[in-house]
Amino acid sequence: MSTLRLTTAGESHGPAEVCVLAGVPAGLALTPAAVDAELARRQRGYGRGGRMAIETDRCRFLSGVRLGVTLGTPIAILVENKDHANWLESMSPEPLADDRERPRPLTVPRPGHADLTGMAKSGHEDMRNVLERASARETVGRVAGGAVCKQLLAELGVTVKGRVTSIGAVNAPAGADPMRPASVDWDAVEASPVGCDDRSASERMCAAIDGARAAGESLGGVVEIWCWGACPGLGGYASSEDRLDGRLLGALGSIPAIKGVEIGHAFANAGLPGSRVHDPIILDAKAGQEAEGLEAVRVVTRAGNNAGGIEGGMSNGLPIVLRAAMKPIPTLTTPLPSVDLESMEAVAAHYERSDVTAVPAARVVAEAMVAYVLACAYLDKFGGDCLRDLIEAVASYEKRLEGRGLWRRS
Ligand code: EPS
Repeated sequence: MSTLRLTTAGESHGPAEVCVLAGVPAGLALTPAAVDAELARRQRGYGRGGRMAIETDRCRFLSGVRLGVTLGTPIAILVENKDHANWLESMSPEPLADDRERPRPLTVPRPGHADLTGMAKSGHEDMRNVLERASARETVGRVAGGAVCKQLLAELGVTVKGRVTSIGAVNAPAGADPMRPASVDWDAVEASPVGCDDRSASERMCAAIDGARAAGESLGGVVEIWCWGACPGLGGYASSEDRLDGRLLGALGSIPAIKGVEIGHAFANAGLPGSRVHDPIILDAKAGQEAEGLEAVRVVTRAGNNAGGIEGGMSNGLPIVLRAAMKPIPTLTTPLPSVDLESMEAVAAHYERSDVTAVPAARVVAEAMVAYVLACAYLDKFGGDCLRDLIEAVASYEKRLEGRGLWRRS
C-alpha cells in the first residue's frame, strides 16, 4: 500500500463530492484558495453544458488542516453540489415515504457509458444508481486531492502542468522540446478557453466544438501532461507495483473516458529502430564549467528525451511527458440506438443534459492524477511524517547524485 491514499466519494446530483487524502506530511502550508484555484481551472473549459453554469466549486476542509497547515492526519475535503437543490427528492438518502411515488427508473443505457454493464454488475434496475457516480463530476474529488499533492510537490521543486494537444480532428502543431518545459507557452495554455497554447489551434478547436454542438455530436481529444523538477529514481525497477510508468499509466487510464495513454511518443517509437529511440547518455559539458571555485564535477545527462523522462520504471531526472486520449462523451443529443431494458424493445438511448467535450477539464484532472502518483512516489522513497524531514531527505539524496555526477537540478 502506498504511503499516500486518495479516496473520493459523491454522486453527481447528491449533496457533495468528497475527497479524503491520507498520508500527507505534517507541516505543509495549505489554504482552501489553493484547492479552489484548481477546482476553478477544471470548470473553465469551452464545450461544457448547462451544469457548469449551476456549479461554482469551492472546497471546505473538514479535517487534517489547522491554521493553514497540515496536521499529518487524513485531509477530508468537501465540495458542495449546488445542483443537489434541484434533486432533493430523487437523490434523497432517506427511504421513500409511503405517500411518495418512486422516481421513474431510467432503463435505456447509453452506448459507451457505464450504464448497461453497471446495471448488470450491481443488480440495479434504475440506471441512475450507476450514472450518478459514473459521471465526470467524480473528478472534482480527484482535482481537490491533486491540488494538495501539487502543493507538496512544489515544496520539493516539482511542477506538473498539462495542455490540450487535440480536440476532435483539430491538432495543435507539434514541436515542443521534451527536454525544455519552457518550449511550451504555459501562460498561453491557461489563457486559452480549451487549454491549448497555440492560438490558431485553440480557435479551430472552439469552432469544432460549436460545430459538434450544432450537429448533436460530442468530441474527444488528447491531453499532454508535463512534470519537471522531479529527481531521478522515483518508482522502481525491482517489482511490478513499484514501477512509476505502470503507476502513471494506470492513474491516467483510471480517469473516466481516457482510453489510451503513452509516455513520450511511445506509439510512434514502437515503429522506429532502437538507435533512433533511445536517448544517448552524454556528459553535460556546461554543468562542469559552471562549478566555479569548486572541483569541477562532470555530470551525465541525455542527448534527448524520447523516453519521456522514465527509464526502467523510474524517473530519470528529465521532464516526464505523458499523453492521454479521451473518447468523445457518450451522452449525445442525437442518441445512438439502444434497448429499453424494461420493455426489451429497441429505442434511442437516454438523453438528459450533457457536455459537448470535457477534454479541457480532463487536462486538469490528468494533472491531478499525475501529481498524486508523483507525491506517492516521493513519500514512498523518502518517508513523510514531517515535511521538514522530507525536504531534508530529498536534498541529501540530490546532493549525493550531484556529487557523483549522476544528475544536477537545473
Ligand atoms: C455528466 C453530465 C453533466 C456534466 C457532468 C458530467 O452533468 P449533468 O448530468 O448534471 O448535466 O456537466 O460533469 C460535471 C457535473 C462536472 O462537474 O464535471 C456525465 O453524465 O458524466
